[in-house]
Amino acid sequence: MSRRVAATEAGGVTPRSTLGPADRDEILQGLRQHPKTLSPKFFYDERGSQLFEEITELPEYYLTRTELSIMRENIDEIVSLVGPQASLVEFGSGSSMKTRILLDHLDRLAAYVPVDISRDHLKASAEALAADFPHIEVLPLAVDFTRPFDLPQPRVMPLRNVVYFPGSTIGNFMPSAAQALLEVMYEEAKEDGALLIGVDLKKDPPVLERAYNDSTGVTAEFNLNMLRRLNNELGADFDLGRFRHRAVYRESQGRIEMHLVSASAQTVTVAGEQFEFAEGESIRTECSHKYTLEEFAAMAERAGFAVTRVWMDRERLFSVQYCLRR
Ligand code: SAH
Ligand code: AVI
Repeated sequence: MSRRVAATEAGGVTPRSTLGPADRDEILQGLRQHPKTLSPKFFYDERGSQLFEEITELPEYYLTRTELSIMRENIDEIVSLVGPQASLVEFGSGSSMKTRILLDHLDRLAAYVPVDISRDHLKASAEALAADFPHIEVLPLAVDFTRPFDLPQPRVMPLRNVVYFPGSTIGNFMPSAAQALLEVMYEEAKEDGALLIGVDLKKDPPVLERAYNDSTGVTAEFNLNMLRRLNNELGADFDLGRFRHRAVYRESQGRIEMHLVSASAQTVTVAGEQFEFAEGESIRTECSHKYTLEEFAAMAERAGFAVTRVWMDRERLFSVQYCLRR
Protein backbone atom coordinates (compact mmCIF):
# COMPACT_ATOMS: atom_id res chain seq x y z
CA MET A 1 0.00 0.00 0.00
CA SER A 2 1.26 3.50 -0.79
CA ARG A 3 2.49 5.55 2.16
CA ARG A 4 -0.23 8.12 1.65
CA VAL A 5 -3.11 5.63 1.90
CA ALA A 6 -3.67 5.48 5.63
CA ALA A 7 -5.80 2.96 7.51
CA THR A 8 -8.26 4.74 9.80
CA GLU A 9 -9.73 4.10 13.23
CA ALA A 10 -13.27 3.89 11.86
CA GLY A 11 -12.56 0.62 10.09
CA GLY A 12 -9.87 1.53 7.61
CA VAL A 13 -8.99 -0.83 4.81
CA THR A 14 -8.04 -4.11 6.47
CA PRO A 15 -8.76 -7.60 5.18
CA ARG A 16 -11.73 -9.21 6.93
CA SER A 17 -15.12 -10.73 6.12
CA THR A 18 -17.44 -8.23 4.49
CA LEU A 19 -20.90 -9.12 5.89
CA GLY A 20 -21.09 -8.66 9.66
CA PRO A 21 -23.83 -9.71 12.15
CA ALA A 22 -25.75 -6.44 11.65
CA ASP A 23 -25.77 -7.07 7.87
CA ARG A 24 -26.99 -10.64 8.39
CA ASP A 25 -29.84 -9.39 10.64
CA GLU A 26 -30.78 -6.71 8.09
CA ILE A 27 -30.82 -9.30 5.27
CA LEU A 28 -32.98 -11.75 7.27
CA GLN A 29 -35.37 -8.93 8.27
CA GLY A 30 -35.76 -7.95 4.61
CA LEU A 31 -36.51 -11.54 3.54
CA ARG A 32 -39.16 -11.89 6.28
CA GLN A 33 -41.10 -8.93 4.85
CA HIS A 34 -43.95 -9.04 2.34
CA PRO A 35 -42.91 -8.18 -0.31
CA LYS A 36 -39.38 -9.49 0.31
CA THR A 37 -36.62 -6.88 0.02
CA LEU A 38 -32.83 -6.74 0.13
CA SER A 39 -30.88 -3.47 0.34
CA PRO A 40 -28.92 -2.53 -2.80
CA LYS A 41 -25.87 -1.92 -0.59
CA PHE A 42 -25.46 -5.73 -0.56
CA PHE A 43 -24.74 -5.78 -4.32
CA TYR A 44 -21.22 -4.58 -3.74
CA ASP A 45 -18.83 -7.41 -3.02
CA GLU A 46 -15.73 -7.36 -5.27
CA ARG A 47 -17.62 -9.04 -8.14
CA GLY A 48 -20.60 -6.67 -7.68
CA SER A 49 -18.29 -3.65 -7.90
CA GLN A 50 -16.72 -5.07 -11.08
CA LEU A 51 -20.15 -5.70 -12.61
CA PHE A 52 -21.20 -2.13 -11.77
CA GLU A 53 -18.08 -0.90 -13.63
CA GLU A 54 -19.28 -2.91 -16.67
CA ILE A 55 -22.75 -1.37 -16.37
CA THR A 56 -21.25 2.14 -16.55
CA GLU A 57 -19.93 1.32 -20.04
CA LEU A 58 -23.17 -0.06 -21.48
CA PRO A 59 -24.69 1.96 -24.34
CA GLU A 60 -28.12 1.84 -22.63
CA TYR A 61 -26.75 3.13 -19.29
CA TYR A 62 -26.63 6.84 -20.15
CA LEU A 63 -26.01 7.98 -16.55
CA THR A 64 -22.22 7.64 -16.21
CA ARG A 65 -21.14 9.03 -19.57
CA THR A 66 -23.63 11.91 -19.27
CA GLU A 67 -22.45 12.85 -15.77
CA LEU A 68 -18.81 12.63 -16.88
CA SER A 69 -19.45 14.99 -19.78
CA ILE A 70 -21.29 17.46 -17.51
CA MET A 71 -18.32 17.41 -15.12
CA ARG A 72 -15.79 17.94 -17.93
CA GLU A 73 -17.74 20.79 -19.52
CA ASN A 74 -18.21 22.69 -16.28
CA ILE A 75 -15.04 21.88 -14.36
CA ASP A 76 -13.76 25.50 -14.35
CA GLU A 77 -16.90 26.79 -12.69
CA ILE A 78 -16.92 23.86 -10.23
CA VAL A 79 -13.29 24.63 -9.30
CA SER A 80 -14.08 28.29 -8.65
CA LEU A 81 -17.11 27.40 -6.48
CA VAL A 82 -15.17 24.86 -4.39
CA GLY A 83 -12.23 27.22 -3.89
CA PRO A 84 -8.72 26.38 -2.62
CA GLN A 85 -7.61 23.88 0.03
CA ALA A 86 -10.90 22.04 0.44
CA SER A 87 -11.27 18.55 1.85
CA LEU A 88 -13.25 16.36 -0.55
CA VAL A 89 -15.31 13.58 1.07
CA GLU A 90 -16.93 11.22 -1.43
CA PHE A 91 -19.85 8.96 -0.45
CA GLY A 92 -20.00 5.69 -2.45
CA SER A 93 -16.78 6.42 -4.31
CA GLY A 94 -16.55 3.09 -6.21
CA SER A 95 -13.62 3.40 -8.61
CA SER A 96 -13.46 7.24 -8.12
CA MET A 97 -13.52 7.61 -11.90
CA LYS A 98 -15.40 10.93 -11.97
CA THR A 99 -13.38 12.19 -9.02
CA ARG A 100 -10.21 12.11 -11.12
CA ILE A 101 -11.58 15.15 -13.00
CA LEU A 102 -11.85 17.00 -9.67
CA LEU A 103 -8.45 15.82 -8.41
CA ASP A 104 -6.87 16.97 -11.68
CA HIS A 105 -8.30 20.48 -11.37
CA LEU A 106 -9.11 21.49 -7.77
CA ASP A 107 -6.75 24.02 -6.21
CA ARG A 108 -4.43 22.54 -3.52
CA LEU A 109 -6.87 19.94 -2.18
CA ALA A 110 -6.29 19.41 1.59
CA ALA A 111 -7.35 15.72 1.40
CA TYR A 112 -9.52 13.26 -0.48
CA VAL A 113 -11.63 10.86 1.64
CA PRO A 114 -13.33 8.14 -0.46
CA VAL A 115 -16.00 6.35 1.59
CA ASP A 116 -17.30 3.00 0.33
CA ILE A 117 -18.73 -0.26 1.65
CA SER A 118 -16.88 -2.39 -0.96
CA ARG A 119 -13.65 -2.82 1.01
CA ASP A 120 -11.27 -4.45 -1.48
CA HIS A 121 -12.47 -2.36 -4.39
CA LEU A 122 -12.01 0.81 -2.32
CA LYS A 123 -8.51 -0.26 -1.30
CA ALA A 124 -7.45 -0.87 -4.92
CA SER A 125 -9.02 2.41 -6.13
CA ALA A 126 -7.40 4.42 -3.30
CA GLU A 127 -3.97 2.91 -4.00
CA ALA A 128 -4.24 3.77 -7.69
CA LEU A 129 -5.27 7.34 -6.83
CA ALA A 130 -2.48 7.79 -4.29
CA ALA A 131 0.03 6.68 -6.95
CA ASP A 132 -1.41 9.02 -9.58
CA PHE A 133 -1.85 12.02 -7.23
CA PRO A 134 1.15 11.78 -4.85
CA HIS A 135 0.65 15.39 -3.67
CA ILE A 136 -2.88 14.64 -2.36
CA GLU A 137 -3.49 12.89 0.96
CA VAL A 138 -5.91 10.01 0.22
CA LEU A 139 -7.72 8.67 3.32
CA PRO A 140 -10.03 5.78 2.34
CA LEU A 141 -12.78 4.80 4.73
CA ALA A 142 -14.42 1.37 4.35
CA VAL A 143 -17.75 1.82 6.15
CA ASP A 144 -21.49 1.63 5.57
CA PHE A 145 -22.34 5.33 5.42
CA THR A 146 -25.93 4.64 6.56
CA ARG A 147 -24.50 3.79 9.99
CA PRO A 148 -22.63 6.25 12.27
CA PHE A 149 -18.94 6.75 11.40
CA ASP A 150 -16.15 9.25 12.07
CA LEU A 151 -14.18 10.97 9.33
CA PRO A 152 -10.37 10.82 9.48
CA GLN A 153 -8.43 14.03 10.22
CA PRO A 154 -6.32 15.25 7.29
CA ARG A 155 -2.78 16.47 7.98
CA VAL A 156 -3.48 19.82 6.31
CA MET A 157 -6.30 21.86 7.89
CA PRO A 158 -9.00 22.26 5.19
CA LEU A 159 -10.55 25.65 4.49
CA ARG A 160 -13.88 23.93 3.85
CA ASN A 161 -15.42 20.46 3.53
CA VAL A 162 -17.07 19.51 0.26
CA VAL A 163 -19.15 16.34 0.17
CA TYR A 164 -19.20 14.70 -3.27
CA PHE A 165 -22.01 12.22 -4.05
CA PRO A 166 -22.00 11.39 -7.77
CA GLY A 167 -23.72 8.68 -9.80
CA SER A 168 -27.26 9.40 -8.54
CA THR A 169 -26.65 6.92 -5.73
CA ILE A 170 -29.00 9.23 -3.77
CA GLY A 171 -31.75 7.69 -5.95
CA ASN A 172 -31.12 4.27 -4.38
CA PHE A 173 -32.60 5.53 -1.10
CA MET A 174 -36.30 5.85 -0.29
CA PRO A 175 -37.19 9.57 -0.08
CA SER A 176 -37.16 9.67 3.75
CA ALA A 177 -33.81 7.81 3.91
CA ALA A 178 -32.42 10.05 1.14
CA GLN A 179 -33.31 13.12 3.18
CA ALA A 180 -31.74 11.57 6.29
CA LEU A 181 -28.55 10.89 4.31
CA LEU A 182 -28.49 14.50 3.05
CA GLU A 183 -28.78 15.56 6.71
CA VAL A 184 -25.67 13.47 7.52
CA MET A 185 -23.89 15.20 4.63
CA TYR A 186 -25.05 18.58 5.96
CA GLU A 187 -23.34 17.74 9.26
CA GLU A 188 -20.18 16.48 7.51
CA ALA A 189 -20.00 19.61 5.35
CA LYS A 190 -19.74 21.71 8.54
CA GLU A 191 -20.00 25.49 8.53
CA ASP A 192 -19.30 27.00 5.11
CA GLY A 193 -19.28 23.53 3.50
CA ALA A 194 -20.99 22.36 0.33
CA LEU A 195 -22.43 19.33 -1.42
CA LEU A 196 -21.72 18.43 -5.06
CA ILE A 197 -24.19 15.76 -6.11
CA GLY A 198 -25.22 13.86 -9.25
CA VAL A 199 -28.99 13.43 -9.60
CA ASP A 200 -30.67 11.46 -12.38
CA LEU A 201 -33.75 13.19 -13.83
CA LYS A 202 -37.26 12.00 -14.70
CA LYS A 203 -37.60 11.16 -18.39
CA ASP A 204 -39.35 8.98 -20.93
CA PRO A 205 -39.98 5.59 -19.17
CA PRO A 206 -38.68 3.46 -22.11
CA VAL A 207 -35.27 5.21 -21.88
CA LEU A 208 -35.17 4.38 -18.16
CA GLU A 209 -36.30 0.78 -18.60
CA ARG A 210 -33.67 0.16 -21.30
CA ALA A 211 -30.95 1.48 -18.96
CA TYR A 212 -31.83 -1.21 -16.40
CA ASN A 213 -32.59 -4.03 -18.90
CA ASP A 214 -29.50 -3.97 -21.10
CA SER A 215 -29.35 -6.25 -24.12
CA THR A 216 -26.18 -8.08 -23.00
CA GLY A 217 -27.56 -9.06 -19.57
CA VAL A 218 -24.88 -7.38 -17.44
CA THR A 219 -27.51 -5.74 -15.22
CA ALA A 220 -29.20 -9.13 -14.77
CA GLU A 221 -25.80 -10.57 -13.69
CA PHE A 222 -25.32 -7.65 -11.28
CA ASN A 223 -28.76 -8.28 -9.77
CA LEU A 224 -28.28 -12.08 -9.48
CA ASN A 225 -24.83 -11.58 -7.96
CA MET A 226 -26.58 -10.50 -4.74
CA LEU A 227 -27.85 -14.10 -4.35
CA ARG A 228 -24.42 -15.54 -5.21
CA ARG A 229 -22.97 -13.34 -2.47
CA LEU A 230 -25.51 -14.57 0.10
CA ASN A 231 -24.62 -18.15 -0.91
CA ASN A 232 -20.89 -17.42 -0.48
CA GLU A 233 -21.03 -15.35 2.69
CA LEU A 234 -24.14 -16.46 4.58
CA GLY A 235 -24.27 -20.12 3.58
CA ALA A 236 -27.51 -19.54 1.64
CA ASP A 237 -28.64 -22.04 -1.02
CA PHE A 238 -30.24 -19.84 -3.70
CA ASP A 239 -30.39 -21.65 -7.07
CA LEU A 240 -29.46 -18.77 -9.40
CA GLY A 241 -31.05 -20.58 -12.33
CA ARG A 242 -34.46 -20.32 -10.64
CA PHE A 243 -34.53 -16.49 -10.30
CA ARG A 244 -35.03 -13.96 -13.11
CA HIS A 245 -33.97 -10.30 -13.31
CA ARG A 246 -36.79 -7.79 -13.79
CA ALA A 247 -36.59 -3.97 -13.90
CA VAL A 248 -39.72 -1.81 -14.25
CA TYR A 249 -40.42 1.92 -14.02
CA ARG A 250 -43.15 2.77 -11.49
CA GLU A 251 -44.44 6.10 -12.74
CA SER A 252 -46.45 6.86 -9.56
CA GLN A 253 -43.30 6.57 -7.42
CA GLY A 254 -40.90 7.96 -10.01
CA ARG A 255 -38.53 5.06 -9.68
CA ILE A 256 -37.04 2.04 -11.41
CA GLU A 257 -37.48 -1.07 -9.31
CA MET A 258 -35.21 -4.06 -9.75
CA HIS A 259 -36.53 -7.45 -8.69
CA LEU A 260 -35.38 -11.06 -8.64
CA VAL A 261 -38.42 -13.13 -9.56
CA SER A 262 -38.75 -16.75 -8.47
CA ALA A 263 -39.28 -18.92 -11.56
CA SER A 264 -41.05 -21.63 -9.52
CA ALA A 265 -42.33 -22.39 -6.03
CA GLN A 266 -39.26 -23.08 -3.91
CA THR A 267 -37.77 -22.98 -0.41
CA VAL A 268 -34.45 -21.24 0.21
CA THR A 269 -32.33 -21.38 3.36
CA VAL A 270 -30.38 -18.29 4.44
CA ALA A 271 -28.23 -18.35 7.61
CA GLY A 272 -30.21 -21.36 8.83
CA GLU A 273 -33.64 -19.76 8.26
CA GLN A 274 -36.08 -21.05 5.62
CA PHE A 275 -37.92 -18.76 3.21
CA GLU A 276 -40.80 -19.88 0.97
CA PHE A 277 -41.20 -18.43 -2.52
CA ALA A 278 -44.35 -18.80 -4.62
CA GLU A 279 -43.90 -18.97 -8.40
CA GLY A 280 -43.63 -15.37 -9.64
CA GLU A 281 -42.91 -13.96 -6.16
CA SER A 282 -40.00 -11.53 -6.13
CA ILE A 283 -37.35 -9.96 -3.93
CA ARG A 284 -37.07 -6.21 -4.53
CA THR A 285 -33.33 -5.54 -4.60
CA GLU A 286 -33.13 -1.90 -5.66
CA CYS A 287 -35.13 1.27 -6.20
CA SER A 288 -33.58 3.97 -8.33
CA HIS A 289 -35.55 7.19 -7.84
CA LYS A 290 -35.56 9.82 -10.56
CA TYR A 291 -36.19 13.44 -9.61
CA THR A 292 -37.36 16.67 -11.21
CA LEU A 293 -35.18 19.68 -10.35
CA GLU A 294 -38.00 20.98 -8.13
CA GLU A 295 -38.39 17.68 -6.25
CA PHE A 296 -34.67 17.44 -5.52
CA ALA A 297 -34.42 21.12 -4.48
CA ALA A 298 -37.30 20.67 -2.02
CA MET A 299 -35.68 17.59 -0.47
CA ALA A 300 -32.26 19.30 -0.26
CA GLU A 301 -33.92 22.29 1.40
CA ARG A 302 -35.58 20.08 4.02
CA ALA A 303 -32.09 18.74 4.83
CA GLY A 304 -30.72 22.31 5.24
CA PHE A 305 -29.16 22.84 1.78
CA ALA A 306 -29.91 25.47 -0.87
CA VAL A 307 -29.26 24.36 -4.46
CA THR A 308 -27.23 27.26 -5.85
CA ARG A 309 -26.14 25.88 -9.25
CA VAL A 310 -27.41 23.13 -11.55
CA TRP A 311 -25.53 21.82 -14.60
CA MET A 312 -27.25 19.53 -17.11
CA ASP A 313 -26.62 17.95 -20.50
CA ARG A 314 -28.46 19.35 -23.51
CA GLU A 315 -31.12 16.61 -23.38
CA ARG A 316 -31.68 17.17 -19.64
CA LEU A 317 -31.09 13.50 -18.88
CA PHE A 318 -28.88 14.06 -15.81
CA SER A 319 -27.93 16.85 -13.42
CA VAL A 320 -24.94 17.79 -11.29
CA GLN A 321 -25.97 20.14 -8.51
CA TYR A 322 -24.03 22.40 -6.14
CA CYS A 323 -25.68 22.91 -2.75
CA LEU A 324 -24.67 25.24 0.07
CA ARG A 325 -25.61 24.97 3.73
CA ARG A 326 -28.38 27.50 4.31
N1 SAH B 1 -19.68 6.95 -7.31
C1 SAH B 1 -19.49 5.94 -8.34
C2 SAH B 1 -20.03 4.57 -7.93
C3 SAH B 1 -21.54 4.48 -7.83
S1 SAH B 1 -22.04 2.81 -7.46
C4 SAH B 1 -20.10 6.42 -9.61
O1 SAH B 1 -20.68 7.49 -9.62
O2 SAH B 1 -19.97 5.73 -10.64
C5 SAH B 1 -22.52 3.01 -5.78
C6 SAH B 1 -21.32 2.91 -4.84
O3 SAH B 1 -21.78 3.18 -3.53
C7 SAH B 1 -20.69 1.53 -4.82
O4 SAH B 1 -19.29 1.64 -4.94
C8 SAH B 1 -21.10 0.95 -3.47
O5 SAH B 1 -20.15 0.06 -2.95
C9 SAH B 1 -21.29 2.19 -2.64
N2 SAH B 1 -22.30 2.06 -1.58
C10 SAH B 1 -23.60 1.70 -1.73
N3 SAH B 1 -24.23 1.72 -0.54
C11 SAH B 1 -23.30 2.10 0.37
C12 SAH B 1 -23.34 2.29 1.79
N4 SAH B 1 -24.47 2.11 2.47
N5 SAH B 1 -22.21 2.71 2.41
C13 SAH B 1 -21.05 2.89 1.71
N6 SAH B 1 -20.95 2.72 0.37
C14 SAH B 1 -22.06 2.33 -0.29
C1 AVI C 1 -25.36 3.05 -8.07
N1 AVI C 1 -26.69 3.34 -8.60
C2 AVI C 1 -26.91 4.77 -8.74
C3 AVI C 1 -27.03 2.59 -9.82
C4 AVI C 1 -28.43 3.00 -10.32
O1 AVI C 1 -28.53 3.35 -11.49
O2 AVI C 1 -29.38 3.01 -9.53
C5 AVI C 1 -26.99 1.09 -9.59
C6 AVI C 1 -27.49 0.30 -10.75
N2 AVI C 1 -28.46 -0.57 -10.71
C7 AVI C 1 -28.66 -1.09 -11.91
N3 AVI C 1 -27.85 -0.50 -12.75
C8 AVI C 1 -27.07 0.36 -12.05
